Amino acid sequence: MTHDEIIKALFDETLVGNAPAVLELTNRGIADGMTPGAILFDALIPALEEVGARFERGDFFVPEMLISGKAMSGALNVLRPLLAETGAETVGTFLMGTVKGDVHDIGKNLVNIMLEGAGFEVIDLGVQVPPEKFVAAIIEHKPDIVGMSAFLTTTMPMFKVNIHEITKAGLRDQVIIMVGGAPVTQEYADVVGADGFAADASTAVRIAKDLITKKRATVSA
Ligand code: B1M
Repeated sequence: MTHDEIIKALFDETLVGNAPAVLELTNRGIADGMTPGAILFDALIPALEEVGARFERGDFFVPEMLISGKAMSGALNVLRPLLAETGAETVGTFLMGTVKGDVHDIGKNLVNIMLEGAGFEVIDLGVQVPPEKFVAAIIEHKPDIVGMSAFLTTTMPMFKVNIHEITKAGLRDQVIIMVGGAPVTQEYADVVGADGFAADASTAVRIAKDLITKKRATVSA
């Protein structure tokens, strides 16, 4: 198979949620010298975008979204060690979670992988994280950054609730807060009082590094 054929097959098999084929094609592509980035950005992510578009049109239902998501997660497990460079110096601690009421985690996991690759220590609280769990984890781990993901317009308001609870616990000045997820915008991040927003995983890494550098410069000034 040529690389173009592998990309096309990966897209098609992710779309129909054929996890064994997606795994096999991912391994084959890597063994054949394809970059993890090409597999991710040219096949897997576009396939999930198409799944979302079909769901919106009523051509796909929740089970189809679920099996496509599982197929993508299997491939991400293969790509994880390749995307995360080893030996990078720790640049900071990043506490991450998908907000209460929301079970989407593929995008969050991808951000985690890229952060780890850039040298962050990532503490992942998982999905459906309630405000009190964010607060308890900040006290326990003392992270530099708290990251919150929301993938539904109905769960985005949890950012504000979480930030309110963090502020009420007297911890707001101690942490940088970043938000993200498919429906989130910079404007929304500003409205809820977050310090940073990113639309994708690589931008999230850049913004996280910038925010830490700025905070450390302010503290030492
Ligand atoms: Co759902 N879902 N889903 N879903 N799902 C979406 C999000 C949706 C857009 C589909 C659609 O209608 N087009 C839609 C939301 C509409 C809206 O609110 N505006 C939707 C819906 C409606 C639902 C349900 C309500 C369906 C139902 O039950 N009727 C339900 C909700 C369940 C719940 O959470 N309570 C539901 C369920 C599910 C599944 C469980 C079946 C499955 C999730 C599997 C899983 O995650 N383990 C699923 C899936 C797979 C999707 C789609 C198809 C794919 C999501 C994905 O993984 N994308 C999605 C459609 C779509 O997004 N086009 C959809 C790939 C991923 C790499 O991208 O998640 O955007 P993304 O992550 C990016 C950025 O957002 C950013 O970086 C990531 C990597 O580049 N980012 C950050 C993420 N977090 C960040 C944090 C940061 C910074 C950047 O800083 C902290």
